Amino acid sequence: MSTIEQAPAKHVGRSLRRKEDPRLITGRAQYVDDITLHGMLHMAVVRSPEAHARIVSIDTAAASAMDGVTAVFTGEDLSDLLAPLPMAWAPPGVEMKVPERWPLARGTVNHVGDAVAMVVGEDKYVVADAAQAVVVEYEPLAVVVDLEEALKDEVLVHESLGTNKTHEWSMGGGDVAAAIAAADVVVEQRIVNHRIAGAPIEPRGVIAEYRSGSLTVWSSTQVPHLLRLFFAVQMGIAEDHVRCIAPEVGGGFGGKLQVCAEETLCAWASKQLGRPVKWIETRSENMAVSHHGRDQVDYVTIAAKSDGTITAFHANIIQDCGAYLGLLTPMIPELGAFVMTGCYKIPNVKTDITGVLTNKYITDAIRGAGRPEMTHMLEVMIDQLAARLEMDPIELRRKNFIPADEFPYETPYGITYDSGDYAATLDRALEMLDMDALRAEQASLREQGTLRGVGFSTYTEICGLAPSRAVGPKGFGLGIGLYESALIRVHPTGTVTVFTGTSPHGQGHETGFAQIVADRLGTDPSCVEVIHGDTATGPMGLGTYGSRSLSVGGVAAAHAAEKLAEKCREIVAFNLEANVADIEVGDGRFSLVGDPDKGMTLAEIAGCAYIDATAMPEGMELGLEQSLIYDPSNFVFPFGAHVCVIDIDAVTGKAEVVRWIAVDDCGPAINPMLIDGQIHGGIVHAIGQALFERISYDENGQLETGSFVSYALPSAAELPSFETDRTETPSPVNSLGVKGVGEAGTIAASAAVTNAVIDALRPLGIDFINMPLTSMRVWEAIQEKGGAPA
Ligand code: MCN
Repeated sequence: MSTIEQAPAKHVGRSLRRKEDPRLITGRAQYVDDITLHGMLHMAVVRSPEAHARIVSIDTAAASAMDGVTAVFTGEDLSDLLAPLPMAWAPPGVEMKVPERWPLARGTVNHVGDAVAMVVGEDKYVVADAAQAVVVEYEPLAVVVDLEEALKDEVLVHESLGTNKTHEWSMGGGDVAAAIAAADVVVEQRIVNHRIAGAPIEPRGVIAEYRSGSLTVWSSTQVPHLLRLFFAVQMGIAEDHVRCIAPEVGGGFGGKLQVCAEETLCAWASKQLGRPVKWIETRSENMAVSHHGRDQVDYVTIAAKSDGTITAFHANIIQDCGAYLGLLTPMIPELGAFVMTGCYKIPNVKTDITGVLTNKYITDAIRGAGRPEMTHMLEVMIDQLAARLEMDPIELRRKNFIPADEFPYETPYGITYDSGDYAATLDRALEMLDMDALRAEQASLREQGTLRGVGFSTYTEICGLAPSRAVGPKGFGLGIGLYESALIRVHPTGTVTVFTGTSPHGQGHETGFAQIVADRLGTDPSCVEVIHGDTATGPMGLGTYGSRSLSVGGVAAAHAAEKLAEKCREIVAFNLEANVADIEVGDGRFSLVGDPDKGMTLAEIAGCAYIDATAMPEGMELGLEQSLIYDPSNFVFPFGAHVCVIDIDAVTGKAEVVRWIAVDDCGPAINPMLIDGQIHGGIVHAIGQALFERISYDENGQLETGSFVSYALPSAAELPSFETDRTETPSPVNSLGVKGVGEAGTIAASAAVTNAVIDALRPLGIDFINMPLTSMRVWEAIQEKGGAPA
């Protein structure tokens, strides 16, 4: 019997307002920069203005002499560090070229913003000024910025590696070459998935305090436990003497899933100087040296029979890693390759990936991490194929969907999709859209100079990152297996604390997890506090990313609560002199089946467990506390259908999203409002990439988009209200039936925008444009075809 049946849901499924919001919207939340410690020093980083250069000399004398400066350190000073910054992916059988990456450069700088020295002093203004006074002499080296140029190895980013190619990796099934040779139709396309920023509201920030042999670090991170593990290794401090705390974190979008140079710099400097050290990233630093995402060039081929049956899909991906490899850099496209067939039954598939180094900052996981790129290329190619076949793209999708009755479905490359009903989400989206009316509007708008387009994206993704055996060292090659932990403590008065190893930074776990636990313990979510982001409170956890928190961490909390509920039932049965099997939880208490007046509240049960041992069954351990680690058997595979309706001004090229329909399926909703919030944010992220955002470097490796003046984030004014709905197809993988949703909108949406823009422009003879579909790019495409229609 599933857990859902055992514990009748009361709070689960409700759009409860977020418990965390009052403190966030009244300014009561505590972010890293709100913390001041006694005797705290401040740190600023001296960064390279050169994209590639040998460091000839560093003169710190003037900076050191400035009032209020405590110390200036360079890479040589940090020679006692036991390990460089980590890269955590080593798949068995894949040869990786990994350039060493130290928190302060040793000998050369390899991208603009590379850290060369740090200045520590009494206040943040002093150290900012002193950083300017550090004189670094550079001998410039040749720069390579374009990833395809870099592959030629004519300019090497790291001379010592002898190549810019970091690795090659392939995955697939069937016989792609034979299927392409035998196909009726073959469509090829070069698709550029350009570099973007994570752009959280709160840039990164760190405070480190080394005192009496123990290190405490407050960091705006998504992974406090991983950080602790790393500090233990890098600084040689016993893990139990390291505590990492992620206080309130103002968004991460993957950008804080990293072990950062500045975290080490603060910790190391605190140990040297015996005082706490703080560093708060500026927005310009955030744009330059918080990792970027995407940045790959994809050579894609799709093959089909003339009736629209897709027979093969091949992607040759070149990934721009930047100048070094971050925590997960080379793994990102591989994660996308796990869902290279998307929603479709494609018997022959292959993804070939090549990682390449350039003189730019590192790329790594940004919301979706590989899956937006994979979905983008597949969904754009579906529309390209439909056009070639002169077939309705909706019908082409439908024809190739994996049917609902074929789940669990094993892909040709050995991944098992858990559950799905792709046609159901598409049907619902079409119902909401009214395609006939839309096509009629499209025709009349065209006469008025507005080019309207409609674009679809039907996606499935892989998330719920775990299970340990699949992703760990002997599986997919991560340095550590992924599982999640929960510790639940019912206090003597019946209030509940849940400690989770997940580390939310905007997702609303305090609310959703409280709903799950409250239902299982017969209490109200307001009586359940969820504590996260502190390695000193709960068991080892792996953090929040990969839309894993609910389907791994939330399920851990559910299981721990169920174990506690079992103990509660035994205590109640003992006190009512009833059978355990006759005690049920519901309506705020544990009571006798068929006689709800006879029962006990959680507070009364806790009273037995902590206060009156005679009210406990003989031999039962006192207290009400349960710790648990959950390691699922498989990933989970959410899916959905997104529709973008876009209007393009034929004269200016400006594209405006006028309607967005999203029907997503992430299993049974714990809290529909949380899901909507995640979907909204996810879609905006992808619309941003598709229409506006782009991290750009010039040919000398200078960052051209170093602030929000030049990096265009969309605001509410550029966006329509989203029309969302859900279907609920439970996953058989976990007892809640849930799947992830935190990245779904981002994974789905960029292809829908691109397909809509191409749909609008196709009558002008334009059949493909790469993102970002800025007014300039669209205008140029229209000009190439003779300008706006009269
Ligand atoms: N949820 C639910 N019912 C479901 C599925 C999910 O109520 N059936 C809720 C969960 O309880 C949780 C939220 O939806 O509150 C997201 O859950 P999940 O999909 O498990 O994703 P994570 O919590 O692991 O969040 C990670 C994901 C990622 S990878 C990025 S990047 C991201 C994102 O979430 N960054 C975010 N959402 C973000 N939201 C904010 N505000 N800020 C970020 O930086």
